[in-house]
Amino acid sequence: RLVFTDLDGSLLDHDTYSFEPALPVLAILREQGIPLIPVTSKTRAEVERLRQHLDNADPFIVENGAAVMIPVGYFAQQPADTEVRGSYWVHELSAPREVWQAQLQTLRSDYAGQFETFADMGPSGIAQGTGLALADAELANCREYSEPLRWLGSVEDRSEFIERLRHAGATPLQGGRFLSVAGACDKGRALRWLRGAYQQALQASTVDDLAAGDSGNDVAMLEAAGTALVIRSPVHDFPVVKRVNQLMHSRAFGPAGWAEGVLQWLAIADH
Ligand code: 2M8
Ligand code: MG
Ligand code: MG
Repeated sequence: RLVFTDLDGSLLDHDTYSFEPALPVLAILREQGIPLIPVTSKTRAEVERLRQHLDNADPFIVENGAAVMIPVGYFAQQPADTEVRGSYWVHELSAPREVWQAQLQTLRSDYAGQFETFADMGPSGIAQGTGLALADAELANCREYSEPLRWLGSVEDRSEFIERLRHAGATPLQGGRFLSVAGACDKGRALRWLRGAYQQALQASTVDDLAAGDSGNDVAMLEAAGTALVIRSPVHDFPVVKRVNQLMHSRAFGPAGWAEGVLQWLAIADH
């Protein structure tokens, strides 16, 4: 069994970034030896920091599915289609951040003043716009594969802007606050690849998996998993999830809803 989880707005509170309400359920997953795999728009640097707090040593997926990071030695053999980068076996699904920054640069004059990227904002601007502490905002700006931006223009211009990015080979994904620009990747593709790596390593034909998420950028991941847990958000409606075997919606918001849903999934899977 595997648990794939979004962080912001799901395991972490949308405003405070706390995971306290989920602690008892995190302990149960650990006791049962069920891997907890963060699948997030956050960067490697941000997830590394959080994994220390969570005491987690499982693989994780960064920047909206742009790369899968597996600690070297996690599986008996290095999975196919990975490269050794520092202490990880990395499977990349997107070109580097600079490619998307250059792409965005070509749209600057046509959309002057209508968008602001993380690079424009810098750590202090990111801290202001997200409520993250400055040190955490710095980690959020350590991006390898994607450029998030805040859209300031009209709704119509936004659709046209997204269309032009798509035309140029980018895949813009809307997160809780930002529109993130990277390659043709999403959390669903990354989940399927990593699940395949587990199956290969465990010589298992199937793996029972749960995916938890709260936003539009989670839908591909929710639809890729055996069970989808949609977490209630304090700031937007549930995203629409269609193709899935088993669908659950939490009653509580954020980490409390996460805990409630994961417990329910564990109970179903135990019977
Ligand atoms: C960005 O992610 C959120 C999550 O959905 C968003 O797009 O609104 C990220 O790029 C991330 O690195 C950062 O930690 C987060 C902070 O709110 O914003
Ligand atoms: Mg989220
Ligand atoms: Mg996210």
